[in-house]
Amino acid sequence: MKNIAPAIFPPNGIGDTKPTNQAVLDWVHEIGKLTTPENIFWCDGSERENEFLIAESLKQNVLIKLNEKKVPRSYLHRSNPNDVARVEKVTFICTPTKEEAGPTNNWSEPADTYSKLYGLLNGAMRGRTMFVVPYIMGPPDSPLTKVGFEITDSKYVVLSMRIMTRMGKIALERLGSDPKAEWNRGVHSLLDVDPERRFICHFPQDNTIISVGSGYGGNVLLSKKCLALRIGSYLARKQGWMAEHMLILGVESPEGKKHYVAAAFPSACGKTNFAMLIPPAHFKGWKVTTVGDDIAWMEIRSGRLYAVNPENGYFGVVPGTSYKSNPNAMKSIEHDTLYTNVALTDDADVWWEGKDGAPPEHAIDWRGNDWTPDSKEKAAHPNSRFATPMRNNPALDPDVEKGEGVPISAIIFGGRRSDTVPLIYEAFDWIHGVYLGATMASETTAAATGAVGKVRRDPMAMLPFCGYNIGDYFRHWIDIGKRLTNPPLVFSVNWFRKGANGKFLWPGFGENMRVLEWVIDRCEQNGGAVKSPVGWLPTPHDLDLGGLDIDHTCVADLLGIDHEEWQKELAEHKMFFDSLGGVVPEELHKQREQFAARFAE
Ligand code: OXD
Ligand code: MN
Repeated sequence: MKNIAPAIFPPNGIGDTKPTNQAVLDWVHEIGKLTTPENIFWCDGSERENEFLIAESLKQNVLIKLNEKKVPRSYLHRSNPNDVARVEKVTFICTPTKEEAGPTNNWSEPADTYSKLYGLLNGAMRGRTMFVVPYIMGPPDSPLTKVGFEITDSKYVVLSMRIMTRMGKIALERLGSDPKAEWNRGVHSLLDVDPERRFICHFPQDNTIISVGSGYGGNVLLSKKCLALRIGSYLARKQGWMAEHMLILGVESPEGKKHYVAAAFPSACGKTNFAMLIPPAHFKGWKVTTVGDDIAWMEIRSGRLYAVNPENGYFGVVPGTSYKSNPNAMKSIEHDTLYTNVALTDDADVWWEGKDGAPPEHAIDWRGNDWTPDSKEKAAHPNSRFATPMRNNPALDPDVEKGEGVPISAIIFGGRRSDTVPLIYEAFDWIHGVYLGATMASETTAAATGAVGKVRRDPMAMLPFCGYNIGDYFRHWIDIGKRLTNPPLVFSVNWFRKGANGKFLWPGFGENMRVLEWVIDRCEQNGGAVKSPVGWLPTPHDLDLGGLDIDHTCVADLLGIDHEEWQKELAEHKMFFDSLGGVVPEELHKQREQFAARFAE
């Protein structure tokens, strides 16, 4: 096999921080015996280690140094062009029975899968360095925080994990030396980045992940989608908490009243933009702060949901990010950022479609080829990414490290829908909210390989991330609701509705503050609304549209409920539930019937 990740040889004092926990040492020994690396590098997360790894990555062309004046301490990485997104068709949940994985996951029998993967890993790290990356997910003093170890032969993974997680000694200290302590085992090898030998496999009952044949973040930063969502959701159900594909933001009114909101949107639907929203001038004195942009871990305390962001950085989609669309993201990625698959300008700056200003006259595209504005190809891949520490975000919430988390007043479900779904409406109660989440749908994006723009049902934006049977997941949501004495209000939003002319009706971005304000008003029990068959709907008067140049007919269209479209929608809900083969809880079928009955009234 071609060695695409040659070994590196650290000087004394780097790469030698071994854990004391015998269970970890035994596991590393086992994987070492299997993969036969040239050497083992035990990461401690220090600055010195990071500098060494960057220097070696530059020598091996894993990284390209960017212009120090324009983007200080930042680098560009190019992944293999066959490896630019999550691949759901080779992502598996390997529970003992197929039923436990449920109808929405690819399932593979654990013993067979281990044996297939161990076969692929046999000798896979020959001539390479095997890195052992200890990390924690969650604020250091949160009861929800989990320890993970990722073994990898990719320097890019190590450098990214240092941004995306709290990595190194902090995890060794948290784990301690109890061999029975809970921790996640993650094994990653690039192999030879061959799509035919690419598998991302989860063994929830063993708290284990094995990912081979990819170098793309979502498949290989095992802390993120693999641990924090797939294994996380499995553990959450067992342990009575929630692991969700949700951003968490804080909203503070000019009077200093603060609420936290969690929101689930499918991949590449503007979660990072919403999490970093800057209120328009009209909303003087309002402040939005970011707790997390992708994942929320939530538990019940005193009858309320409290959320932490398990991550330490943002792995966001780059194209379309600009000072106009997301100034806080732009400020966050101006320095100390690891870019993947964007274009490189002649002065070693980065460029992508949708960046402010004119395109460069010449650049090197994400594949490494010459590019000019006349080129047919995109300069940056549509799923090109930044990895940046959350500390870079000027709007970072001050309570982001709070161990108990932040209390959630509202949950928002959103999707990318050209029609049918209004700009905003509110569920009548928790179970109705669970139904809205369970039936949400979105037009697919470039975040995963496959067709783009097709409407697919994506319950709670967890379709690719729920690590167990989706029916049991719905049941878990219903059960959580029973334990909440002060449940969050639940809303549905759609920023993407289009008019008859095919153009977006809503300006989105910072203007979403107008919708958020209504959500907060409802939490404060003073927002106006009318009862509609879908839920509580604001009238145009209930939304503060002051200073916004928008046509009245657009607003009416945005809030409109078209009965014919909804008949189709409800029929699709039924088809979706039916396609799940009997796992959907009775309560949700009942919700659908009540939904249909409200239209008949
Ligand atoms: C992500 C995704 O990378 O959802 O966050 O795909
Ligand atoms: Mn995501």
